[in-house]
Amino acid sequence: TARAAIFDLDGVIVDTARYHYLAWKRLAAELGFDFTEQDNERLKGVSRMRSLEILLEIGNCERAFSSEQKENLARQKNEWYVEYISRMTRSEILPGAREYLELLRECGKKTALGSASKNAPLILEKLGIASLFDAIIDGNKVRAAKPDPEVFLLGARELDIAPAECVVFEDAEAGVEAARRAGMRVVGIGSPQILSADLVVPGLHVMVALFQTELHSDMVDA
Ligand code: G16
Ligand code: MG
Repeated sequence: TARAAIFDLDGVIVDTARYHYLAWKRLAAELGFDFTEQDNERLKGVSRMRSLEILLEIGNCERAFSSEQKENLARQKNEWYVEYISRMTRSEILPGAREYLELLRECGKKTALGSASKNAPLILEKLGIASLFDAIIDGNKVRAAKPDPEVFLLGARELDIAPAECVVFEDAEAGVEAARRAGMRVVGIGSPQILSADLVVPGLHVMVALFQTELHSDMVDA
């Protein structure tokens, strides 16, 4: 039986990818090249510094900066990003996310956040849902990025629940792989063409709709 559910943040609970995109695009513009929404797909679920490396590759200038300069570029991007997410409101929580967290807690499941973002606490506060998580594992606590299983294993440990009794909700293939490597079952959020999860749904609102059906029990209770 799954006794705990661990949630990725960006793409599962909230669409912060939009704000990451705006901030990276602004940085690219300052450096003199364009950064498209399609390019942004490559940054989903990826850490801040790795994202910068990919961005500089896209602009063909990965060799132009020292590591100190790269730290500064990442800091600048983050300042803009924090500016955007500071204006976020509760209305930006994705459909079904709050309801699903509440349903799981009502039936005695533990909940955790498993995100690569160092800004996760600020985002949860803006959305007003920090209290719906029993544990918060974010980019400040994790050393190895997804697909390394560290983030989800830390979540299980903090909840004091065995990995085999955890189910993960993830929108990025690297996160799906991380969950598998942690020995957890995985529900993908997005398209079955892209995600190799045990079950793929378009969003948590579908998990709310499936609640108490056999499909939901097989995935979450079995
Ligand atoms: C999120 C985003 C990534 C972002 C990463 C680090 O991951 O999907 O695009 O680069 O966090 O964010 P920050 O710069 O705020 O530390 P997740 O794991 O929540 O999908
Ligand atoms: Mg994600």
